[in-house]
Amino acid sequence: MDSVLQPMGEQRGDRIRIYTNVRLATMAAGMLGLGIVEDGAVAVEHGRIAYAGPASDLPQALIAKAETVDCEGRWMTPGLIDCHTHIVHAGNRAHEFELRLSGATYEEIALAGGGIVSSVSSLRAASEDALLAQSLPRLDALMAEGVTTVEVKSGYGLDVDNEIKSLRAARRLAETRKVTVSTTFLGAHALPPEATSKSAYIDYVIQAMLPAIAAQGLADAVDGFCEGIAFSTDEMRRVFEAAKSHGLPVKLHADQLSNLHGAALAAEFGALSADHLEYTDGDGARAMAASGTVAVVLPGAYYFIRETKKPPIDLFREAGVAMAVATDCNPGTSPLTSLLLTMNMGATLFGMTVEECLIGVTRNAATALGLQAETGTLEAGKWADLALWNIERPAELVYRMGFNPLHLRIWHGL
Ligand code: DI6
Ligand code: FE
Repeated sequence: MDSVLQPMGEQRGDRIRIYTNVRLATMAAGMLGLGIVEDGAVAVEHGRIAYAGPASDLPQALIAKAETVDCEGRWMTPGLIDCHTHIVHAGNRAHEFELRLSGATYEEIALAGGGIVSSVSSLRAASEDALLAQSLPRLDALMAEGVTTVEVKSGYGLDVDNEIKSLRAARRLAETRKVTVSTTFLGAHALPPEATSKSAYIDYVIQAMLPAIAAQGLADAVDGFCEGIAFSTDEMRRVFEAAKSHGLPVKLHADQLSNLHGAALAAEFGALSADHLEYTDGDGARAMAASGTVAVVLPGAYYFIRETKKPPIDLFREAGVAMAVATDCNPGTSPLTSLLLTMNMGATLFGMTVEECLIGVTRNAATALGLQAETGTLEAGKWADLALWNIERPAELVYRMGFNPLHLRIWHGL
């Protein structure tokens, strides 16, 4: 980053800051495409957007008490949102990567006691401070590319104390950095080694873990892994009913490796999102459209486990399902901490358009977290979560691989 915009320091008190000489991709739902405003201005007051639109319509009352920042013709987008991550984890699984390179599949490794369960051992052995320290570099990598909101799942603790430790570490990420963290309780991620049966473990998730986590306000949503190697739709239904009784919205890892009709189950519960979705069918897509459930596609996992079945992007388009794109950053199937590269994969591997990718890491990603009133577009009233880019056209954000054109990142006006 060059220093042009740095000396301004943090915005204080009643001062209004206006970003001028800027091209906006507002991502606003009411506008066509990316909601482009060529000669734009954005006014920020008390950490929120007071105005975003054509510079010519900027209210005089705002100009009078404002300091201005010349963006020198750069592009501004909303701060990016990574709406599906497991960045709070301990250790890594590079060894399993080597095994897979010699022919083992993800499912075979999981069934042989590796996979998620090996990350559970590492996480249980780590203190909350160590977990926080190990997770911060992953958060920093995301933030370096303009991410201002990140979802973080538990799911490597799999007992009351360790799930609480994970979610606390996730909350502490937000106290440590200028970023919004949305936490998700993923107790139904895998069967821990000490569990006697899946149904007994689901009882424990519902009766012991969820009440403790809900009581401490540690989770903003509840998720599960609905898959042959994880939990059935009937088991997930029980978890979702319990989540509802605690007033928590739900999400689901659905139809990743096979079609268990997880997307339809998520839709039935009005889930914020159903994620992965490689094996989702037309009925699942239509159910999601009817319930307003966002389809979160995760091309990093598809790429890393060399899946060949792509999520049915055409069915989502036809049915009118909102799509988001996320890293799924996790040690087993997507050790990926670049949302820019993820967009490139969404386009290259899944055939998503530039617009779908960019809206998928902003407006629709906010909706997948239930945060659409707070962030995800450049619109008055939302948090001033902004990213300023050294690019000539928005497509560059999707086109490049391994290059970061971020000039400035602003979270809540700071
Ligand atoms: N699906 C995934 O891709 C990750 N979790 C899930 O439910 C994988 C997590 C891991 O292998 O550690
Ligand atoms: Fe995941």
